[in-house]
Amino acid sequence: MLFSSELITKFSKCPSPYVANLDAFTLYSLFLARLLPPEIKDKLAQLKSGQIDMVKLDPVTDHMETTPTPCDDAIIGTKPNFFSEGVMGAIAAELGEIFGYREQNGYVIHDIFPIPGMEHSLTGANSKSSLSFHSDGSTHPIITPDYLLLYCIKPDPAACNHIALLPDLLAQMSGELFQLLSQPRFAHQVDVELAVENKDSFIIQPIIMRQGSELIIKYDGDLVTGLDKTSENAIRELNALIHKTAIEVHNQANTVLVLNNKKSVHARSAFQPRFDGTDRWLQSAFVSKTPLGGMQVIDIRQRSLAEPCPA
Ligand SMILES: O=C(O)CCC(=O)C(=O)O
Ligand SMILES: [Fe+2]
Repeated sequence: MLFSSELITKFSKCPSPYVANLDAFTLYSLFLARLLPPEIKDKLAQLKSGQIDMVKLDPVTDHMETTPTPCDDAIIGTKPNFFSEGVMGAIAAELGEIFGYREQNGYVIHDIFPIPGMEHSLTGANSKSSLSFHSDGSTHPIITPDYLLLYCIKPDPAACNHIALLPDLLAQMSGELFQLLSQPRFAHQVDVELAVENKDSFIIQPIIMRQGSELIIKYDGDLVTGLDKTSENAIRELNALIHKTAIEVHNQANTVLVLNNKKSVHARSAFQPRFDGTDRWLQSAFVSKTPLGGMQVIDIRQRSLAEPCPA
C-alpha cells in the first residue's frame, strides 16, 4: 500500500540509525509506528498473535532509489534520507525492539548487497551462489531475533527469496523425524559474522526446540551437521521437506517482508552481480519481542550484563 505524501515526508525525516547513540532513531521510530496505515498494523497484529508467520507488504512508495548500490561496507548510510530505515524502525517498534549484534558491525539496519570477491561466500554478500535455507542469528549465545525485516531497495529479477514455514514443515513431518530433530544431536557452527573469538566454534543443540509453550526452529543449511549417521539422515529429510513446502517470494522495490524468524527458514536464489551501482540492495533488521533493557546492540563480551537471557 502506497504511503500518502504526508507520510512519506514524515518517514523521510527519520534520523540516521548508523550512529553510536540510537536514542533519536528509536524514539522517532515509536512516533512513526503510530502513523503506520491500519492495514499494515492489522497484518503485524496477526504476526504478533501467531496467526501468521510471514507478512509481505506491497510497495510502500513508488520512489526508485537513485543512490548507487554500495559494494563495500565503507559507504553505508549514504542515501539522501532514511525513509526505508524509518519504515523498518516503525515496523520493529510495532513488533518489539530493534537490535543488532556488535560482532556483525553494530548497526541495527544491515545493508545487504553483493560484494566483489564474495560471490560464493556463505553470507548475504554472495550472489553467484544461492544462500541456503537458514534462520538469522540461530547460533548467537545471547539472543536470536524473533522477527526479521527485509526491505527491498533495489530488486534483481533473478533473485527471489524462498520461505518455508515451521507449521507447514510440522504438518508434513513424521513423528520419528520430529523426535530426531528435537534432540541435541546437531552441531551448529557459529556464523562467521558472529564468531569473533573462535572462528571454528560450534554449539550442540536440537533444530526444533521449545520456547515456552511453542515450537521453534533454529537452522542453517550450510552450518548445521548431524553428530551421527541417523542425525545426518534427519537433516537430509528436513532439507527435502523444506524444499517441498517452501514458497517463492519476488521482492519489488519498496516491498517489505516480515518473517517470524523462529517459525520459518529463508533462502535466496543466485543472481549475477554487476558491481556498477545498479545491483540488488536489501536492508534487514532484527526484532526482539522481549524488551532488551536498553541493550540495542548486543555484545557477547557483556554477556553477564544481559542476564537473564531472552531465548
Ligand atoms: O538477500 C536476501 O534476500 C536475504 C539475505 C539473508 O537472508 C541474510 O543475509 O541473512
Ligand atoms: Fe537471513
